[in-house]
Amino acid sequence: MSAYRYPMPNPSEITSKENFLNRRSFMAGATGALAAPIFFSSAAQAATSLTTIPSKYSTKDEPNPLADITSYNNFYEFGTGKGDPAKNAGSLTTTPWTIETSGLINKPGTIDMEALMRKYPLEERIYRLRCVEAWSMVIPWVGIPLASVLKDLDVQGSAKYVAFETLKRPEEMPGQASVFGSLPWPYVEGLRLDEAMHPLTILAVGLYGEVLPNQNGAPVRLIVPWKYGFKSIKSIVSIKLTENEPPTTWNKAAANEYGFYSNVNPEVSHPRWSQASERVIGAGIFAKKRPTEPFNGYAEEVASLYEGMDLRKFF
Ligand SMILES: Nc1nc2c(c(=O)[nH]1)N[C@H]1C(S)=C(S)[C@@H](COP(=O)(O)O)O[C@H]1N2
Ligand SMILES: [Mo]
Repeated sequence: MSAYRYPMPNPSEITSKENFLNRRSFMAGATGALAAPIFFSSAAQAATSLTTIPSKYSTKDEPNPLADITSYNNFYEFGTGKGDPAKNAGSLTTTPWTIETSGLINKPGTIDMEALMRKYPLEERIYRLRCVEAWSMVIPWVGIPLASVLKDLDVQGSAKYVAFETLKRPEEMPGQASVFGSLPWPYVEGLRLDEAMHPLTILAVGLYGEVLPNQNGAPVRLIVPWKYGFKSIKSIVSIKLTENEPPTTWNKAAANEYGFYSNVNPEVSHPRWSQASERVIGAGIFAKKRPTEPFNGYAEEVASLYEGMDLRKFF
């Protein structure tokens, strides 16, 4: 376990959390007209408020402060240290941004990010992010159900998987330019089509009611709350529907440690450590660990997707 000290939120971040909580209680009291027009600025790095609707899929857990969420990250394109993405990801240009859509769909093409954010209502979904390194955080994401986007691509009957790719741009991503290659680039991930279509799966475009900070995967990243964090691929530029199971970065890097499914499972250990409990980021390094829940607490919603499968074999 590293001796990393978790930073305390600074006053401006505390304010932003208060605003967030006020907005939540305001919206909980609102009855109609929730889908207000969505405002999205093309100013690249400046935090920009988003108009969101609350989601019934949120957990009741208290979210971590913004300072935790934006300072303790995994984003190897910007370095392998937890503080590296916050330090280095400012260099990434996130506007304009397009996602290429291809493969087994009737409407291939490109999705423009600004158009995407205007087209669909943005939901605020509070999900726990559970990293395979046995820590977790609760994060108020802003996102769009991936199923809505896939439906509009008109997926063909033969498609069984969805393959995702992160931007490859070594000029702006120092981890990709390094001669000490940490991972094969671009970062790639995949889901089975039924996992991708599940209502819990979202494309996140913001957190705490603001556009996504670069270190969290701006401008668009995947969130699959019942799987380990590495499935939640950041800064997506390609979505492809395929018939065969697509390759995934961590599986390519260490197949015995990281499988395709990667469902949160306290009963299947990582070869080098237990997955039965997790350290809650922000709780302090001496705090008691939290017992890990099967499927990260979403067993009721998603266990049926894996009926009849040996989850020790398909880890
Ligand atoms: N492109 C890309 N996506 C990525 C990663 C990465 O290194 N590159 N790291 C993954 C891992 S291991 C985790 S735990 C989450 C972390 O998301 P967060 O920094 O927003 O907490 O992002 C995932 N998505
Ligand atoms: Mo992770």
